[in-house]
Amino acid sequence: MHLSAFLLPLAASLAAAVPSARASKASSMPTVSLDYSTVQAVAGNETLGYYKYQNIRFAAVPTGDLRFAKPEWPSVESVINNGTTYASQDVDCGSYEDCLYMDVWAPANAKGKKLPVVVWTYGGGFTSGSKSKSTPEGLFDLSKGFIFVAFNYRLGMTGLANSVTAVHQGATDNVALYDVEHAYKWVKKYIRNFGGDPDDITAVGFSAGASMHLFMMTRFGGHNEQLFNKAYLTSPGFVPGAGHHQGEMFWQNVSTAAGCSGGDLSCMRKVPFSNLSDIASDVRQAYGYQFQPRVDGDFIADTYESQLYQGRFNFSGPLVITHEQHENNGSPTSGVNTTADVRSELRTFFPAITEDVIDEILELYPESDYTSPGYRFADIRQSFDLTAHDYALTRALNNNTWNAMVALNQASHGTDQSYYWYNTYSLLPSTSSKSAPAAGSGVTIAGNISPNPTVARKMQKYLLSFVLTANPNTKWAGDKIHWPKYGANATEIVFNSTMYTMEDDLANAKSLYWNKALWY
Ligand SMILES: *[C@@H]1O[C@H](CO)[C@@H](O)[C@H](O)[C@H]1NC(C)=O
Ligand SMILES: *[C@@H]1O[C@H](CO)[C@@H](O)[C@H](O)[C@H]1NC(C)=O
Ligand SMILES: *[C@@H]1O[C@H](CO)[C@@H](O)[C@H](O)[C@H]1NC(C)=O
Ligand SMILES: *[C@@H]1O[C@H](CO)[C@@H](O)[C@H](O)[C@H]1NC(C)=O
Ligand SMILES: *[C@@H]1O[C@H](CO)[C@@H](O)[C@H](O)[C@H]1NC(C)=O
Ligand SMILES: *[C@@H]1O[C@H](CO)[C@@H](O)[C@H](O)[C@H]1NC(C)=O
Ligand SMILES: *[C@@H]1O[C@H](CO)[C@@H](O)[C@H](O)[C@H]1NC(C)=O
Ligand SMILES: *[C@@H]1O[C@H](CO)[C@@H](O)[C@H](O)[C@H]1NC(C)=O
Ligand SMILES: CC(=O)N[C@H]1CO[C@H](CO)[C@@H](O)[C@@H]1O
Repeated sequence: MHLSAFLLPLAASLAAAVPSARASKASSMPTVSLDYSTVQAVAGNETLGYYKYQNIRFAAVPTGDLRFAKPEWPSVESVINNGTTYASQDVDCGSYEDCLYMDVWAPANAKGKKLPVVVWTYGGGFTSGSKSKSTPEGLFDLSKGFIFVAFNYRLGMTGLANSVTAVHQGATDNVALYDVEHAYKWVKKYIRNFGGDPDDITAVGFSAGASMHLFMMTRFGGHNEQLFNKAYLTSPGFVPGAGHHQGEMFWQNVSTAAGCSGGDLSCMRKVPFSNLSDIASDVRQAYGYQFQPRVDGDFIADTYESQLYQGRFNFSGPLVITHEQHENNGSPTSGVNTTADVRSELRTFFPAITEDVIDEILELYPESDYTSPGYRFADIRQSFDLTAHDYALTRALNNNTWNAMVALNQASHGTDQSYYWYNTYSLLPSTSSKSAPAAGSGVTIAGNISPNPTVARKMQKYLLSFVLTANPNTKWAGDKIHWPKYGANATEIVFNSTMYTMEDDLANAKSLYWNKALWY
C-alpha cells in the first residue's frame, strides 16, 4: 500500500518528463557495432546497470548444406538486430534448426573497458537445454564487473549424428562440439566491442555443458589454442558409449525411416527438421541409443579421460570442478529389477562391452552394497556418467584445483543450479516452457528448487570471486569459509546449509576403472 502510493506520483512525473517513453524505448536502446552486424539491446537500462543483447548470430544458419557440417561465420546483416529480428527470445536447438544464437549481457558503462567474461554452456544430456534456461540477474546483484555470454549449440540428431557413411560423403561428426568451439572463437573476436577482455574468459558449464569443456581442452589431441583462461565446471556428464558401429546403425535406421535409403547425406539434408527430430526420437527409444559425442579421430582423438591421462590436452587452470553427493544414486533406475537387468543395461549403454568387463564392474559394485538392482545400476551410472570424470581432470591438473561436493537438498544432478542462478526478478520473463530434458537422454536433472537465499548468495560469491580474481576465496572473504585446493590430501568443500571441508573419496578403484573405458 505505502509503496504503491509512493511510486505512482514518481511514475507519473517520469512519464511527464519523457512524453513518448514507450514509443522511443526501442530506438533509444544502446547498440554495438560488429563488422557484420549492428546489435541493439533488447532490455536493461542505466539504473539497472546492465543491458541484454539477444539472439546475436554467432554462426551462419546451419540448414541445407550446413546441416551435419561445421559452423561457418555468419553473413553480413543489413538491418539492426534488436534481439527479436531473427528469432524469439527463448529460441533453442531442440525446437528450431536456425538456432545458433548468442546472448550478451553487458554492464551499462562497459564500452572501452576490459572486463572479465563469463561464457555459460548449458546442460541437458546433449539433447535439450538452451541459452536462456539460466540467466545472470542474481549474479549482477553482486557485481557489475563482468560480461555474461550464453549461446546455443546443436542438439540430438543435428548436433551429434555420427555416421561413417555420412562422413565419407562429406559430413562432419560431433558438430555440437564445433558449435561450442565456434562460440568461443566469436567471443575472442568480438567481445571487446562490448567491453570484455578476450584474454580473461571464464568457462562455466553444467553437465553436458561442463563436459563440453573437457572436450575443448582435449580437442585435436591437445594441439590447439586454449579457448578460455579458467573454468568452473559443475557435474560434467558424458557417457563414453562406443565408436562407429552404433552411430552408423542409428544413422541407417533414421535414414530408412526418413526415406533416404542407404543413409544418403544429400537426402538427409533435405528432410524437414521437425520430421528428422521426430524420427530420431522414435528410433532412439526403440533401442536406448545415446546421443553422445563419439571418438572421430579428429576433434575427439580418444575419450577425454584417455587423453587427460596421456597429457594430451591444452589447459592448465585455474579450475573449479564439482559434483553432487547423489548425482544419480538417490533413486533406483526403473526397469532394472534383477542382476540380469543390470548386465543388459550395461550392454545398452556400452554396445561393445564384453562379458568379462561386465563381471569386473559387478565386482566393483557388490550386490550386498545395495538394497535393490535398481539402486545398484543407478550408482554404477553415477560413476560412469558423472563422478569418474571429476577425478580424471583433477588428476590431470596435478590436484591443483578447487573441488566441491554438493550436499544440498536431495543433492541429485543439477541441485546446485538453482543456487548459482538464484535471483529475485527476471529481466525478461520466459516466453516458453523452457524445454525439459527429454526422457532417456541423460541423468534426470533436479527440477526447480527454492534455494535458501543465504546459501545461494554464498555459492554465487564463490563463483563470481573466481570469475573476477581467478580464486573463489579472494572476494567476499568474510562471508564464506576458505575453500582450499584439492592438493595431496584430496580436500574438497562441501556445499550444504553449513559448509565445511573434508577428504574427497572419488580417487577410488571405481573411477580408475571407468577411466580406462575398456569397451571402447
Ligand atoms: C530498468 O529496468 C528494470 C528491469 O526491467 C525496470 O524494473 C525499471 O523500471 C527500469 N528503470 C527505468 C528507469 O527504466
Ligand atoms: C525488431 O525488429 C523487427 C524486424 O527487424 C521488427 O519487426 C520489430 O518491431 C522490432 N522490435 C522492436 C521492439 O523494435
Ligand atoms: C595451447 O594454448 C596456448 C594458448 O592459446 C597456445 O599458445 C599454444 O600454442 C597451444 N598449444 C598447442 C600445442 O597448440
Ligand atoms: C513431415 O511430417 C509431416 C507430418 O507428419 C508429413 O505430413 C510430411 O509428409 C513429412 N514430410 C516429409 C518430407 O517426410
Ligand atoms: C521390472 O519391473 C517392472 C515393474 O514390476 C516391470 O514393469 C518391468 O517390465 C520389469 N523390467 C524388466 C526388464 O523385467
Ligand atoms: C592427488 O590426489 C590423489 C587422491 O588422493 C592422490 O592419490 C595423489 O597422490 C595426489 N596427487 C598429487 C600430485 O598431489
Ligand atoms: C595434509 O594432511 C597432513 C596430515 O593430516 C597435514 O600434516 C598437512 O598439513 C595437510 N596438507 C594440507 C595441504 O592441508
Ligand atoms: C547436509 O545438511 C543436511 C541438513 O542439515 C544434513 O541432514 C545432511 O546430513 C548434510 N549432508 C552432508 C553430507 O553434510
Ligand atoms: C529399431 C531399428 O530399426 N533397429 C534396426 C536398425 O538397423 C539394424 C541393422 O542395421 C537392424 O538390425 C535393427 O533392427
